[in-house]
Amino acid sequence: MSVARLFPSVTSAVVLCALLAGCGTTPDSSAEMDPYAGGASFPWTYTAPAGSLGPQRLTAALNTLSFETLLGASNGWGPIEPDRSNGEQARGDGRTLTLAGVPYARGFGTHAGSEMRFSLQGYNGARCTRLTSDIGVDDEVGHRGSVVFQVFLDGVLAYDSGTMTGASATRRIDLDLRGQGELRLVVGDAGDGIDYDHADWANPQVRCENDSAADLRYAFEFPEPLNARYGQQVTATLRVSDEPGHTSGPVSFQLSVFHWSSPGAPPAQLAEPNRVYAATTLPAEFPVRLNLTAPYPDGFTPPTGPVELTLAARLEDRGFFRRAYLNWNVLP
Ligand SMILES: [Ca+2]
Ligand SMILES: [Ca+2]
Repeated sequence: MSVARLFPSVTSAVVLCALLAGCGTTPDSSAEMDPYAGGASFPWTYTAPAGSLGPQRLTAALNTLSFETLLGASNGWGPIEPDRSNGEQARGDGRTLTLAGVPYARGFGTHAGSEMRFSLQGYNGARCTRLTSDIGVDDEVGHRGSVVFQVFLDGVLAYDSGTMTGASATRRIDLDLRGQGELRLVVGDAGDGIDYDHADWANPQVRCENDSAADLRYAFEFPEPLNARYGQQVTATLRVSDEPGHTSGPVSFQLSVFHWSSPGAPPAQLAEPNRVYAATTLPAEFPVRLNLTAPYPDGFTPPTGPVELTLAARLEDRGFFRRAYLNWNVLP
């Protein structure tokens, strides 16, 4: 069958779909004989069986989505085709996914209106951080078709391609997934009906990592108390280790003075406030240089007893902090 015959002009797809008893998941005989006269879509839907909503195989690596478990899906023209173009209404009748002459071994061939839902819950605690995918209208419809690709994260629109046609250059999605639980990939018809709307998610990959905030179990501590006077520059040794039973891997962080227990005292300052501390293996020890500033403000009497200085370790690119407590015995 020619593509043109299968995609007549669409003027009343929604009405026809409502009227056709066959707007289900399998073609009926009348549809085979008279393929979608009037431009009806051929809707297909899928819902994962109950109990399959647990962690996917999304591991701490690059995961290709066409290997992952769909939580649910719908498509405008037969089933969504894993690793093939949408083709026609039958399952498995697509071709190699191809965008602007470039073939893709992995991805999804879909047809507007289309939707796929994935859990972003990683396997064995892996935290998913980035989505990348090439997108475009498959070459199997030439320069025809007009679609909009959208990505929703936890129900919130995170990406919108605007209208893309078969003549559009391939685009690449690169989205931050941190903190998100559900990924929804949507293709719309760009408002002009679904004719030739063969939309490919080409090589869609989700990167996941083990070093999420939930899984990073670093311990930041100063094993030795500081014995120093005000006005000195001192070096304290910060020790970073994995909490027992955890392996968090390389560490990279910056420090700031968060708090100390002597209100009114002039703050201690980091001698190297912009320094990045990094180690590939743990435990690791870092010399931290501190300026214990003086002179004091008028009327301030330096404390003579122990002071607790709290340093905040901001882990690079992770957006969270760990605190390290340094006990300081103030020398007279
Ligand atoms: Ca097909
Ligand atoms: Ca369209």
